Amino acid sequence: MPIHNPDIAKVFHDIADLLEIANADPFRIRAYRNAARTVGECGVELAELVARGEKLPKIPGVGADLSGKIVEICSTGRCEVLAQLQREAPPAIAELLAIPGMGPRRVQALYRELDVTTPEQLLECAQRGAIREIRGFGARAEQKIIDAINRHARRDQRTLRAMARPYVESLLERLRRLPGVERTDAAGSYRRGSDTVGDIDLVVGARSGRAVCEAFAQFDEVGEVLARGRTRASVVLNSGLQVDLRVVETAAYGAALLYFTGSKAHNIALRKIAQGRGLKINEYGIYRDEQRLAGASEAEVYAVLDLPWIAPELREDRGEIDAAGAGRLPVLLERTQLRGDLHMHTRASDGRAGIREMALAAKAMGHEYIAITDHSRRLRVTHGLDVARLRRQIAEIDRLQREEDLGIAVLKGIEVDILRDGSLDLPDSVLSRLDVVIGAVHSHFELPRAEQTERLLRALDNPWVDVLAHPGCRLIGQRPACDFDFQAVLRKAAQRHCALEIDAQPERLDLAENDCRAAKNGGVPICIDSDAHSVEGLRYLDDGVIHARRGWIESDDVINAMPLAQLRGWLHERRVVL
Ligand code: DGT
Ligand code: CA
Ligand code: CA
Repeated sequence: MPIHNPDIAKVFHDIADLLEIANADPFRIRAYRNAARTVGECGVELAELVARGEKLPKIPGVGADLSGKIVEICSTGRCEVLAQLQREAPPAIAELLAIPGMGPRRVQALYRELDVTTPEQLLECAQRGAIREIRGFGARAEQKIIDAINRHARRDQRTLRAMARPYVESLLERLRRLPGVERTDAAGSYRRGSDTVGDIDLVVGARSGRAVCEAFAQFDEVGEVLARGRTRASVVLNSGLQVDLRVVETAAYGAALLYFTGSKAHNIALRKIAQGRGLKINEYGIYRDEQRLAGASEAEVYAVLDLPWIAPELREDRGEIDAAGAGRLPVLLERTQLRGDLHMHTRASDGRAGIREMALAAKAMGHEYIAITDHSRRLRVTHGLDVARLRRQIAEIDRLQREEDLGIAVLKGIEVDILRDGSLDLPDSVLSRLDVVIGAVHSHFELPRAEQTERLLRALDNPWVDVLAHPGCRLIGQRPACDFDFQAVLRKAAQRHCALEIDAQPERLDLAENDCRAAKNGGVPICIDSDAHSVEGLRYLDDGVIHARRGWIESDDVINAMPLAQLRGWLHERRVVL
């Protein structure tokens, strides 16, 4: 990461706070505080001087010792004194210090009075009302401390991308309305379409960075301001999500967007190519010596390296740069290329809407067809369909299609449970009457590898199974994928002309992205489904497309990118062949 003066100031500031908590010499504490102020106000970028090997200018209050620290911070990105203090500091200290009004003195009082050593103990004290008993603390302070410790507990947790989306969209919209803002986009893992994001990164092209950062820090959803300066701001939203904002001049917008989109591995690979040509690339542009060759748009920066623009979903250094150089980038699937959605639930099992409602909502989204695929009987908690109820649903769909002009084709389907031994929860006699059958595992996730593999292979041997739903059965952050021989399943799916699903539910996104690529390379078709349980849930198809793009998926790889007649042909043919 580039180091700017406010970063150096923040290190000095943090050192001073921790020294104060450690009861260090007040003169030493004051020296760091003074240095933090003067460095923050210093007109020249100190990191640039250090990078060029130049002597630092005389800064009031910064002697040889602190100059050495500035060089250390600029050249290594860290400061050993701070790291040491952090190792010795009381628990959850950073989060507590970030609470407005919680200076080091109050934090120190807290730990002294309560005699605690872990954040859990501190939380326990707060929850039983012990903090409001301490002089100078009240019920409000106690609640803020509870919030801060909860944030501390969440610090390593990642947020599902779909959950972050509303925040990103509303922040971008508000940034766009600020005076002087010319461009703004999300960057980081969010823009690359990762299943989860650690934090949100936003890039703005504007004339005055300071004004944008000020206004941003005052948005209502901002709970806490971690840093705010001339070119960047970091905040924590009330929801606990962290957001990093960078502001650059519009002439550097593309370079900044490229840099902060990452991934880091992609950036490093680009930098290597640049260096090989005697060029320098950073968040402001791509340069030959001091001359900026490009920076306004990403495409222009790539073009200087003789590369076409690379879609953010591919920027993981997984071969995309070689593919770009050879003119063999995939033409990634677009959301508009999907013609329908083959996996959704209604009130008949655990959905919240009826067939008609789902169909009309799907039509309003532009779908040409859907399939209704409720659960089968074994899944009692979902009120899964037995043979009789499924037959009634088949008749109901036939009636709807015959009597009402819905303007969208409704295929008859089922999400049939794959039982422990690989047999299916419903007999072939009823499956054969459906347009599309999705086989799914909902139990015995922890079978030994050999047994799990056998189970899936046997299920795929049933000719009526057109699609294998959420093959890994993972739930992101909750349950790892099942253990089975994925290559064996791929080979079987290829041989049986069975599609593998990308289930677009935010916590599933299953096939995982690397498995999508393996499926594509193995010639196994993909089916991208919302697995909606409500009208709103149909929207998750968008997330499925982004996920598929990260797996290098193109429209030809996807069965529900086919128009209905062609899809019907595919379904018919695979059953005839088998
Ligand atoms: P996340 O937040 O963990 O989901 O992942 P990212 O990729 O959003 O990572 P983040 O937020 O730390 O940084 C955003 C981007 O900034 C990252 O994708 C690439 C760029 N970046 C961050 N640190 C470095 C670095 O040390 N070197 C380079 N070249 N780029 C970096
Ligand atoms: Ca990020
Ligand atoms: Ca970030």
